[in-house]
Amino acid sequence: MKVLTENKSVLSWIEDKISLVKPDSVVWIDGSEEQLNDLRAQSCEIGEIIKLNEEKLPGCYLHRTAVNDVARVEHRTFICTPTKDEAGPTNNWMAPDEAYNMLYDIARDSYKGRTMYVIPYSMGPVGSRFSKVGVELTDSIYVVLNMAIMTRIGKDVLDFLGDSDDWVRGLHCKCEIDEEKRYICQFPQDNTIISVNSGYGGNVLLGKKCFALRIASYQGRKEGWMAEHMLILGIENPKGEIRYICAAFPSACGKTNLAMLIPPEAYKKKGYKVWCVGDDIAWMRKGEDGRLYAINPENGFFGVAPGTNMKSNPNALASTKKDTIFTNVVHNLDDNTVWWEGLDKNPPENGIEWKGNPWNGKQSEAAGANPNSRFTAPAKNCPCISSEFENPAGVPISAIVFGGRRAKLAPLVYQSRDWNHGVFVGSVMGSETTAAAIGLAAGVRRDPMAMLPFCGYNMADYWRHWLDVGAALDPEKAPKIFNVNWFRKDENDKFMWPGFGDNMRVLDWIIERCEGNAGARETAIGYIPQEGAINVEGIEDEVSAEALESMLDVDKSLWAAETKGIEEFYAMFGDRLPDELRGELDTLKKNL
Ligand code: OXD
Ligand code: MN
Repeated sequence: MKVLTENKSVLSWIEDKISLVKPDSVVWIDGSEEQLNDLRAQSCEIGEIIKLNEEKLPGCYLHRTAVNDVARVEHRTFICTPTKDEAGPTNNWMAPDEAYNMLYDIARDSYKGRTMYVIPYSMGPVGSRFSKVGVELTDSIYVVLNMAIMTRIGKDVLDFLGDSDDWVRGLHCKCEIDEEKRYICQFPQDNTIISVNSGYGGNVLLGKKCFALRIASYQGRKEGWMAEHMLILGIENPKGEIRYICAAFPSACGKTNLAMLIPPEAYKKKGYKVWCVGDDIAWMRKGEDGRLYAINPENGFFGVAPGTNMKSNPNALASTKKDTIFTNVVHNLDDNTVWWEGLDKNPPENGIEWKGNPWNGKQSEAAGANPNSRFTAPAKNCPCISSEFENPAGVPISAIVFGGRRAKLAPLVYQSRDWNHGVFVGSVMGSETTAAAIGLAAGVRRDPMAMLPFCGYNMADYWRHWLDVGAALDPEKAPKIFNVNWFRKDENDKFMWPGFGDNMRVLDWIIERCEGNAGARETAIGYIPQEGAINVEGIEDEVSAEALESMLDVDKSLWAAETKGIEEFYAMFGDRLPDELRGELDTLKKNL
């Protein structure tokens, strides 16, 4: 075993875990292409991944998970804080001792006959003041190969860590992929994550949701920064000035599409461009100039495949053309490529569906790709990746955007009156449930800041932290906070807004508001674009003036009902709910 560090806390923790899980051998991941190539070959040999057509999809592989293991499992995800109150009413909780005992019983001897891979990784560019180190132990080469795309891995990371104890411990054991013994446990006080009996990305790529959101949100509160479930994009205007926006949407609301948006023709002609900094997670902190700065701690995209196509997201599709791992999509045997629903109108006749059975896409009624099938693609493949992607100082944020799917309630866009009102808007976000997580009731659920499944501590304390971060920013320079709703429906149940690239029109208004240029009128819920303020050049046929007006309409009776729902939701948090948010709810009621 070639050990890559002398860090005592790292070495003793790994020793301890080796004696628990008893691997046959231990391999430290050094980050070299040579080692990764060996692992790819081994993984192909054991049938874990399939090498795809080298001409059409160079460096790409296909993987199928177990049929019972295709999504995050929120009902089996636990925040293990000393008291239940620290985890709060929106998290599953287990006492740390009880959780460790249970998990160690499951993990004990589970690496027998297997290899332990030690993955040192950095969330954020190695060496940035935003960045944090983790070490994941896994018995899955698939996990190693995915982590090599999604994070910065290898020896450099350990060199940067030096002898510090500030790193996140992560233990992943595939065990027997037993659903009944599947647990994803976070121990925020111990900087520790343990994930057992799964092989699905969101449960086992521990840098992503477990660390970069659950553990990091807790770290951020302690250390005065924020870990958010947000995309980051830059909008370049014809003068070459770039303004950055962070946006939070619940899973499967098109975050990746928005992050890689292609402006409509009318904008392109004028010279507008959109640059992607991140599609899922933002770490934010105050800069010396009093502004809020953000980095994307990830190094790749773990995107939902179905529905990704040349129209919805050509940039994401382009990102998957090399060095990508596909999970649970259709294998096209004719040319050894992949396919998924919504890619194009030409499904393979000679295919293998996601469960591994022969599949004829021209005849089959059943879907070939799992609805939550994924691509793991390097960020640098993305044609619109921002030149600031690796900037260790991050990018300055002009606007924060919240959104969800509310068919009737929320207008296309509105601006909060100030930071605290914006925190209120984020805290009461709601959306329909999605395929990205199982074990949930269908319907609308409240998903504050899109962090419901990802906040590593009591949500009320998390809102307190939001209010405190805002108070520390220069009020002139703090990001303005907005809410958007691309999913408003008309009386015939049809979406009213074209969405996709045309969302640029709304982002344009948002940026102009931040610059003090665009017109707005005040309503009970906040500022709405003035008539004519949303640019509909080129889509006048699709979006009439009346339709736009009705998309921006604030129906006071629906909103009055909404305040009752908010009241009920807030009641869960008792006295812990910050007074400022209660005050915002009172103001809304008064305004209505
Ligand atoms: C995801 C999610 O990003 O579920 O996969 O939010
Ligand atoms: Mn996400």
